[in-house]
Amino acid sequence: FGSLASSQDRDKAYVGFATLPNQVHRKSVKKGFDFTLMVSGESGLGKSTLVDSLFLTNLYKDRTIRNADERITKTLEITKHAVDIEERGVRVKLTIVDTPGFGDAIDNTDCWKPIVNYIDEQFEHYFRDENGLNRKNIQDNRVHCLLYFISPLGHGIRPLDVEFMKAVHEKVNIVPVIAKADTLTPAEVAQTKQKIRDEIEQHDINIYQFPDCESDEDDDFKQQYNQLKNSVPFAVIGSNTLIQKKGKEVRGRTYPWGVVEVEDPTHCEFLKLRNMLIQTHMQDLKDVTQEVHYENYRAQCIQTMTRIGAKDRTRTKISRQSMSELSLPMLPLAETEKLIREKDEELRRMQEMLEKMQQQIQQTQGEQSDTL
Ligand SMILES: Nc1nc2c(ncn2[C@@H]2O[C@H](COP(=O)(O)OP(=O)(O)OP(=O)(O)O)[C@@H](O)[C@H]2O)c(=O)[nH]1
Ligand SMILES: [Mg+2]
Repeated sequence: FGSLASSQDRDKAYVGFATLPNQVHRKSVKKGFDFTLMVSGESGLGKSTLVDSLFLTNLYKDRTIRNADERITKTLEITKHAVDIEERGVRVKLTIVDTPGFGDAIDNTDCWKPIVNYIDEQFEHYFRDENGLNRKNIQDNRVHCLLYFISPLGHGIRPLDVEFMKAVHEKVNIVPVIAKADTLTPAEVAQTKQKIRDEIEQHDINIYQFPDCESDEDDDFKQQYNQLKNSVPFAVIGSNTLIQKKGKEVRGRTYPWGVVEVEDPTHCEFLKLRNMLIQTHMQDLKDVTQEVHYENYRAQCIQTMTRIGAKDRTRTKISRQSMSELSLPMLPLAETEKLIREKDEELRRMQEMLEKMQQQIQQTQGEQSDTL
């Protein structure tokens, strides 16, 4: 878990977003933000490169050869990077989770499972911490946003995209992006966007919904906001090559016919995405994670715990039947027994938690009735 400090070039003029309200809560201003962003999608779509461009760091510099035309190696395992950034005086402790791209094996069954497990594990950790002794200082490692990369070359989304997004859409805020937008003309970008939006709807995939704009905002703001909303999926370009432009270094890609600049809003929507993530919608992404996705997880956990607790209050000796209830496939006996032991242990911990929670509830109820 390497730590890289990068301070945002705050002299840079952000395009068109000066009027958006500062959604940052006061408490968060004081404490600073914890924010975790995950990138995933098919292999080779430029995830690692975009992450690198987004936070103005060269996370992969050890692995790249400068000026040797952008060599970033394939990501082989889930990697976390910590970056401290500062936006308008607000400290953000950003964690970026880069994942290996999937889809380039012969058999792609379950190739994205480790990513789903990662998201679940973060919930589990949080749930444990929340019910443990150190409740005041919980480190929030839950994934607040998932940038999902869609190929610019396919016609819309592919079956694997559908499969993956459906597996995570109830666990995390999905923000889809069209990768490598420099391979598309503006008309093609518009077409591809529409196609992707239609297919996401057809397949009932719940992507992150931008909250509605307050009705008392002025028209200019509303227009900008709707434009932002309608830009999903953002068409992005990444690069980790710095190009000299009028004495300044900019991130871009040099082609025989010209230069594509990552931060030029006429070339792609990189800045829109960046502003949305770290300025305007960070708090909402966190709120939805807490209030929708985490609450879902928590409710499910408690339900399982109560059901099992009700079945056998004296001792939770798990049987093959309750294993199948936990939707575990039938496995060879030795493996099943190992799993049973593990699950048994997990259930024991869960039950402990449940008891603690019940005690807490009784305690607070007692306190409340005392004060009445
Ligand atoms: N044309 C174009 N090429 C890009 C862009 N972003 C990255 N690339 C190139 O695409 C290749 C793959 O980039 P990576 O960032 O390694 O892709 P990845 O999605 O992290 O790949 P995995 O780690 O295998 O999942 C590299 O050669 C990049 O230089 C882009 O926006 N446009
Ligand atoms: Mg990668």
